[in-house]
Amino acid sequence: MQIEPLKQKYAQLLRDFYAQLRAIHIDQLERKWITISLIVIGLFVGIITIDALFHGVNPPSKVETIDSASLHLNKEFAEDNLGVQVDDKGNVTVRMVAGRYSFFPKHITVPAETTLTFRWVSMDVLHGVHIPMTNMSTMIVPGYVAEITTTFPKPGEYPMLCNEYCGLGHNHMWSNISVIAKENWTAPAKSSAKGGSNNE
Ligand SMILES: [Cu+2]
Repeated sequence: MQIEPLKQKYAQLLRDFYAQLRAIHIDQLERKWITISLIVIGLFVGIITIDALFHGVNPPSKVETIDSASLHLNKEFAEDNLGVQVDDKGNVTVRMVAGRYSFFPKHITVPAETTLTFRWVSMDVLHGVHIPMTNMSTMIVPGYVAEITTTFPKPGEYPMLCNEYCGLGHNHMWSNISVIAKENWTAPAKSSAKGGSNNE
């Protein structure tokens, strides 16, 4: 394929476009606002890029896949490995499964003012999880692990709601979290099952 003529053609198109753009009359004030809007857009794109590259703010799943049809055979999300766990380094991880029409386990107790890593999977269809008054809101897409890190600033009872329509019982799909003061919380007994997905 001839590259040179194509290059010339597109360069010409670009020049024409630019010339046409220059020919349009734009009011001074309008020009000012266009510039401001472009700066604001640039700022937003910059913030998103910096957050993604340096602060690890990514879509929740981080594209970690899992077989939703065999969660019971999966070590990490087997029934007896769900709920709150503390590893040797003191990191608190909460593993939960969403299914029509509940979150499992139905109730958990976590400490306040502690960094918690929630790992969610769906056993059937698309679900969502939303905890009002916190930053927790994510989709739980079947086939993917949704991971969210959050901290509850103060003790209390927090509802946990499904916010993606998942079927007729969707409005009954909720659970709750008891957040208790850090000093009153004791880590649950360790399970023998190991964390980490099957793909690692
Ligand atoms: Cu739902």
